[in-house]
Amino acid sequence: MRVIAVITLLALVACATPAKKPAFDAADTNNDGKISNQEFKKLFKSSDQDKADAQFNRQDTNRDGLLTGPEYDLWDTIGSDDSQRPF
Ligand SMILES: [Ca+2]
Ligand SMILES: [Ca+2]
Repeated sequence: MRVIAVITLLALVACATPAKKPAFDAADTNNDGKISNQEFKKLFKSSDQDKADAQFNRQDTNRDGLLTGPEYDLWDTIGSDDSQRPF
């Protein structure tokens, strides 16, 4: 019974934390292990497509037009500007 209480508490804490970036796998809609600019832009509202481009370019550090796992994870570091967050 106590374990359930702890799990419930942890779940509540998890829900209370601010929205994080979508999971890589959810963003990678064609499952090729990379996030294309098109896939990335789907994470943003249609009115924020310019922001999406700017954000994508910041994260695509090797300029190959695709975000791989480590580049996608940069969202947490260089995407910390709240005005750039889609949600
Ligand atoms: Ca992909
Ligand atoms: Ca890249």
